[in-house]
Amino acid sequence: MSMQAKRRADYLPPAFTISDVKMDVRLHPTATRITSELQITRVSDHSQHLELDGDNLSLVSIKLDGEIFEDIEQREDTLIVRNVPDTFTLTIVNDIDPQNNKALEGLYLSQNTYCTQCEAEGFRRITYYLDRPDVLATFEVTLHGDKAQYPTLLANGNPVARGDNDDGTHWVTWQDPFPKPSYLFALVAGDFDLLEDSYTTTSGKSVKLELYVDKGKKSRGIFALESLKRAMKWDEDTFGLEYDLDIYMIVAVDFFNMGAMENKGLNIFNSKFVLADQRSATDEDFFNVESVIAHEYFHNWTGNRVTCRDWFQLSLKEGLTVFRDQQFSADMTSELSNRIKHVRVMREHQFAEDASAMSHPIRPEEVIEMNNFYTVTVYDKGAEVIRMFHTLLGEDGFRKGMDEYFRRHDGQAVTCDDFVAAMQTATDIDLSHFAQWYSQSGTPVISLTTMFDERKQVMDITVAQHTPPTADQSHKVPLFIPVAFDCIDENGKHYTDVDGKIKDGVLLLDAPSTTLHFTGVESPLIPVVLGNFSAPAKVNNNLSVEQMLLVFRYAKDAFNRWDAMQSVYNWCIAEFEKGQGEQIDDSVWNALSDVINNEADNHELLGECLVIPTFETLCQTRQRVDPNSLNSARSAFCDAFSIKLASVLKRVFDSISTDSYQYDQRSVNARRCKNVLLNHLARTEHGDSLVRQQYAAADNMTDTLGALKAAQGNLPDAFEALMQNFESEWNVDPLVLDKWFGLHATTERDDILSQLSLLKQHPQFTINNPNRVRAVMGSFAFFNTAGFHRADGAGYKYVTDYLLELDAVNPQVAARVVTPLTQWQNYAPAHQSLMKAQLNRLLGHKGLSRDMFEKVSKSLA
Ligand code: 0A1
Ligand code: ZN
Repeated sequence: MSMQAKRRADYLPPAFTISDVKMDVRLHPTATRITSELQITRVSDHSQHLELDGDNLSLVSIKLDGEIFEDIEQREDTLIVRNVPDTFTLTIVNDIDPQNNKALEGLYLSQNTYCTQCEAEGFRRITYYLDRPDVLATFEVTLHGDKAQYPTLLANGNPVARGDNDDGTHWVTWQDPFPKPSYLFALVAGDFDLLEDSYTTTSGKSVKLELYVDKGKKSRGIFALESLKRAMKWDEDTFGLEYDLDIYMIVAVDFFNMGAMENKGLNIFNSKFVLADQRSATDEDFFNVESVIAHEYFHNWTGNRVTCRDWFQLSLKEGLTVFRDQQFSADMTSELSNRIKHVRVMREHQFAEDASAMSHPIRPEEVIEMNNFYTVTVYDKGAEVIRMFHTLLGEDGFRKGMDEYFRRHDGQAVTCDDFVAAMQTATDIDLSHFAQWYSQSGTPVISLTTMFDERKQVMDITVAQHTPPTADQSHKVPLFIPVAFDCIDENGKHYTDVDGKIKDGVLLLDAPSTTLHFTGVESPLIPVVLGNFSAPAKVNNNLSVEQMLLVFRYAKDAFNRWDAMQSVYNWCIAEFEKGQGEQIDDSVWNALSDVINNEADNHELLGECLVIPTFETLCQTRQRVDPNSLNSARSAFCDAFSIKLASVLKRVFDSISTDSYQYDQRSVNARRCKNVLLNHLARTEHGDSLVRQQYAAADNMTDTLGALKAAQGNLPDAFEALMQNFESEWNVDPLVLDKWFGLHATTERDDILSQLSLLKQHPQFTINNPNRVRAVMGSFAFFNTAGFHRADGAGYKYVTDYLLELDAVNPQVAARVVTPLTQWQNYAPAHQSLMKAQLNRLLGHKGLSRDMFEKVSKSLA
């Protein structure tokens, strides 16, 4: 297995291309036979042999233009076919073993369903191929399988023929007319319940919609199908993009490494992102289903019709598609809570990644295992970069740029530079400096310094940027940053600068620093920056807590108001860290009480504003964190908050009426606000009865889970009793039970490690299912601060022991769960050395996967 890194700079076009593929697949649990007939043409010089990718395949035979061909060499990951003509047909027969494929890449069989996952490099585990995204071919696929066990046989495109054989098997042939790279190949065989619908596009084309789910789960698929139709309509209205095949299929499977996959015409989904009903799914689950359904659908244009030239360009499709799904979700639900949700992801996870040894630009330069680069940087920071294009070009300009992108590149495999060039046609702003966002990693810090001259009534505000060096890049350049900029005085009057550097509320910062001048200023101004999170940056604003509260009161931008509250909490927690929590002035508590009172009817804003920043977010504004003292300070603040504000919290809690369950934005906001309030009230004398009442009365999973979360850590007896009740109700439904696994794994208690061992022995737990592993070990490593960061290092060791076992089964999932360990740089020296000791154990392990090797070795370099 090669541990060699590939570099973006070394890209070479393929020496051969494949125009058409005819595949015949005879399904068998341990010996599925693949016959693939490839039409191959040489596209570069004559001297080269054909080198096909292949991984874990048993070659049976190979023919060239119908004749047995023996001038071949099998190497570890490749098959070399020597001395081939310029155009020819290659027919390859090979066997694979889907049942023992626990890595869930390529073709695998789990729970009696065959399915595939080919992105990024999984097709080479099915047959020998030029498994790279810049080789585009049409596919015709015939599947054969037992008719009783696998009545449904699916592949990409349209079904064109089918038949039965005498031996109890049947077959179906599928044709996909759109040339595609191998990573978009898919097949499925199983026995499902089917939901059917149809959609007529604006131009009048009728599309069949099919959603395949586990038997008995049909009613839980309705919301996903409705979401799909909303996404289809939205893409037509917003970007003029219609669906292109006659049929669109979605299959929900229980064993899946990621969220979902956009295979042409045949999306495969983790059932977590399809199945949802009021009883089993929370409001957040409903939201996620709709956004993932939309994300995969939107890929049909941004990813499939226009695809990536090479994997370094992954953000070309992912950043753009995440931005599209965010815009869609904002339109379907609410702009503010969506924006806050995404900013939380950036601050909790992306900033941490950028500050770690895995730091990389949204277009990485160097990759050992591509699966490691499906990251928050490529996806979420990538989407932030697209959002900045949107800010710079405006709604209409962005649409024009997108139209130009499709006009130029439909049917092609292209680069991020091609995207920028298409966008450039729609604006006078020179985008070459802006394009540095593709090559520079790290989080820029925007610092503000102010100079006030009371006599002259003028104020200068200097806005400076600085990107600290990262593990992958020591030298940084100033970026082109759109900084949404507002300025207020203590009475809430808004000011803009005299030179007009701020245009339409945005300062385009393209230098290391710039100074803004303000006149007619009677008292010092308060800069309010990065409204709506206009750039993926940190801000150093040095505001006093009084000024933060003024920002909350007077800022026009709702995101800025929410953010000001986060800063207030951050400041308070810092006081508790210094042991001065008790001295926080009454004026601060009174101001917080006023906020709650004044916003009591604004459930959306209040719900968000009452969420105390997580431990992970707090880490991003601190260095060399002692996890246990920060965690305790946070918890002490939460206690003080709920006790001091108990009466107003309770009053607002009682004022929110929740009728019978509806999934609409008004009710979602009300439930969210109520559950956030319950979380605080759980720390008060009312806690036990409120939590038990809500659990007993709940007619939906949002309130059930809200009660459990409130009890967790605050009310051990209620928690124990309600968790037992929950388990007995949902024991038969592992997808729902994952919530229970996750709650147990994140509970801070002294015996958490033995609790984890019990969870791993639970009849519903299996190391083979990524959802279970994430619910138990992922939740613990990412979110159980006290347990994972135990001072004796036992939490780190526990996770490492498990990772050694998991890596042999599913390296991709293991390499995700190892992330918190690799981010040791953030913590105090004693923790650093305990974490590194475990990373060294992993690195020394014989047979470590390439996935783990890359992350662990980088983190120790
Ligand atoms: N392209 C999919 C995500 C995905 C990526 C890799 C996978 O396996 C390694 C699976 C899915 C998306 O963005 O939804
Ligand atoms: Zn995607």
